[in-house]
Amino acid sequence: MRQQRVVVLTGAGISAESGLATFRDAGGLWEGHDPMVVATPEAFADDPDLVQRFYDERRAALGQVQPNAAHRALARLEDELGTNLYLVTQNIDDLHERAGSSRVHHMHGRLRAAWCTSCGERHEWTSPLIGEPPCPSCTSATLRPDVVWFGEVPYDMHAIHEALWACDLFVSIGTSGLVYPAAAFVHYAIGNGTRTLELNLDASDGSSDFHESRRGRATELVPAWVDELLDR
Ligand code: BV8
Repeated sequence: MRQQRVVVLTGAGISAESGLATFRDAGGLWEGHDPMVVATPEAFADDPDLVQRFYDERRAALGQVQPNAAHRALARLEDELGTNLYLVTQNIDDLHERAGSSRVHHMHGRLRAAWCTSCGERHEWTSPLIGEPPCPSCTSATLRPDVVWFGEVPYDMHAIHEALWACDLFVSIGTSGLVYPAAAFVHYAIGNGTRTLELNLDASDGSSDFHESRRGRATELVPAWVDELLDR
C-alpha cells in the first residue's frame, strides 16, 4: 500500500509552549499592537522605525526560546514520510528547522531573513534592521523584514495548492483559522475529498469544517498523533 501523503499547516499555537506569544490569545501580540499599524506595507511606509522595532524585538526573542515536543514530533514525521510530508507554516520563527525539519514552507516569511526592496535580494539576518544597515548585495539602506504583511501575496501558494490537491490527509495545528488564504486550506482539501484533522487548544473559526477536531496542547496532541499515524 503506498504511503499516505500528508499536508500539515501550523500556526502560532505550535510555538506557544516554547514561550512565543500567539497573536490573538490573552497577552498575544495583537493585544499590544494593531496588526494594521505594524504588519502592512502602508504601516512600513508611514513609520518604518515602529515596524522595524516590532520585528527586531521578535527576532531577538527567538534567541531565548527552544523548539518543543510538537516541533520535534513533526521533524520525526518528516524522517519517516520523507517527501510524502508537506509542512507549511504561517509562523515566521525558525523552531521547525531548529527541531530538525528540513523542508519547511514559510508562507508568511521568516524573521531571520531580510529583503532588499532595491535589488530584491534576500539575506539570512539575525541582527536588528533599525538603523538601516546596508544591503550586503547593493549597499542600499532599503532592507525590510522578509515577512508577508496583510495585503501582500503569501509565498509558495502554487506549490501549496498542488500539495493540498495531491494529499490524502490535511492536518491543521495551533491556528485560529482567521487569516486567509491559510484559513481556506481546509475547504480546499475537503473539496478534493481529503481527510482533515485539527489539533488545537481551543475551537477555531473553522473547527466545524474538519472531519475531526482534537482539543489540547500541541506538545501532547502532536506527538500522540504522529505515533498513531506511524503505527498505522
Ligand atoms: C492576501 C506575518 C491576497 C507577519 C501574517 C476579509 C475577509 C477575508 C480575508 C480578508 C479580508 N480582508 C483582508 C483579507 C485578507 C487578509 C486576512 O485574512 N485578514 C484577516 C485578518 C481577515 N489576508 C491577507 O492579507 C493575506 N494576503 O490575502 O493576499 C491573496 C490571497 C490568496 C492568494 C493570493 C493572494 C496575507 C496574510 C498574512 C499576514 N501576515 N504574519 C507577522 O507574523 O507579524 S498573519 C499572522 O496572523 C500569522 O502568520 C498567522 O497567519 C496569523 C495568526 O494566526 P495564528 O497563527 O492562527 O495565531 P492566533 O494567535 O490567531 O491563534 C493561535 C491558535 O493557537 C488559537 O486557535 C489557540 O487556540 C491555539 N493555541 C494556543 N496555544 C496552543 C494552541 N494550540 C495548541 N497548543 C497550544 N499550546
